[in-house]
Amino acid sequence: MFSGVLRAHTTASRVTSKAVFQYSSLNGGKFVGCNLQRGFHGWGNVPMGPPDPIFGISEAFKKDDFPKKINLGVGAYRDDTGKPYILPSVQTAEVELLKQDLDKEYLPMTGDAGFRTEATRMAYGDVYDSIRDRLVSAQSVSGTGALLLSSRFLSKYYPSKDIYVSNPTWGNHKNVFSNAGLNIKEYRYYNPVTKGLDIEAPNDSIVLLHACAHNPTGVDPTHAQWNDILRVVREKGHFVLLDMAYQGFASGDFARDTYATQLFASNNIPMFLCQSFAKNMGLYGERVGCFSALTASPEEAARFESQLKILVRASYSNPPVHGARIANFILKNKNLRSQWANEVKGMAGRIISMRQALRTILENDLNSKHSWKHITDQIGMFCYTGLNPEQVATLSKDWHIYLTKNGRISIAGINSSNVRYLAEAIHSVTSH
Ligand code: KET
Repeated sequence: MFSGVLRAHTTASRVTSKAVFQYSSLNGGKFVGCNLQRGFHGWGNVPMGPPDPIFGISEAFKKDDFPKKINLGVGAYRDDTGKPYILPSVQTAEVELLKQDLDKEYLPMTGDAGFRTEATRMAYGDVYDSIRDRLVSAQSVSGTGALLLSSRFLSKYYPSKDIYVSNPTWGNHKNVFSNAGLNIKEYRYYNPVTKGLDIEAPNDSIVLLHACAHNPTGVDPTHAQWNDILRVVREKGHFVLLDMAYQGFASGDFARDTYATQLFASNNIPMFLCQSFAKNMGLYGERVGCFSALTASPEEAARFESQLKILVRASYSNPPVHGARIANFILKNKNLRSQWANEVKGMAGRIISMRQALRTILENDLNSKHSWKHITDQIGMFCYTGLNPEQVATLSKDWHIYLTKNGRISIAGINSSNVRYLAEAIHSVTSH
């Protein structure tokens, strides 16, 4: 072991600090740590955190070098060769935007106004024109960022701090909401026996609902059930937080997937909406989303917006410019927009055909004694298989197939080359 001494000089405080760096003579002189010689004695109080239940799986998958490995963890679309898919409409928009030689100035705190208009118009559909003057919106750091703005705003200004989420729900909801100081409560949603919808009206407060393509169950309310939910929400005076991360993925049709949004907005239910363009435009890493709030009047909207700006400024100042420009370009251009709609239909269609293939192989070719009807009944990007944590562990250990512990599989990770292998693996772990 040998030590080197570094003198760091901070001009602001004119404090000179000394740090002793330690290198191991073993291990090729690799850096093993340093001793910061000030009042601070390191991060000994910081416990090791668990890996993220979804992104942690991608990390484990990457480390596995088995050729037939399959990642069914994260909800990210893959084409039939298992590759990430850059939508041709997105590519066209990027080429056109490049030609425009745009600058990289800061966006306003609420983001690109053209994008916000197009995004919210798409989400509220026919209702949009009647609410636009009291709708407040902010471009957000994708869907998660919209949820962050929602929960921080609610935490600051909503009388109750209890938020009711479906059991189960997307795992990160709880992280985002509790980080903002909200208390997580659950309402029943999914019946494990029938593998179907089981809505019991939540009792109070803020209610989180998935606008379409419920994650992780793939079980959406029917229109009649949405009407029931509206009745309960109205009777009990709930506040609705709608998460719409999968518009287009439920039915393959943007307009049809706005049923819930339009229903609540047209009935003047106090609501926030969180949109993501990660999945339907394949803009995962560009972080394109939109937060919107339905207020009671233009005057209320102005006050709301003033506080929203303050919240954004303190959080990340203003949102990134590139992805929103792509989305706006596609949404505004009639031809490109219809091309995009077809591309989304194509993605949704491939997912449906993979559901069918998986079920058929399990039931017909492998003669599984279980029913796999729910694979084709459920919609959206995921299937909530019903596999238990032990079976999930065997799938990853023995078969190199990665999925979340709750038995959710991302159907988008299945393709014609791996579906049989997957079916054989599922059959094997469910045969005993
Ligand atoms: N809401 C839901 C319901 C959701 O499934 C996701 C992402 C998001 C919001 C946020 O997406 P964003 O990329 O911030 O726009 N879900 C997938 C990825 C993830 O966990 O972050 C997933 O469930 O795999």
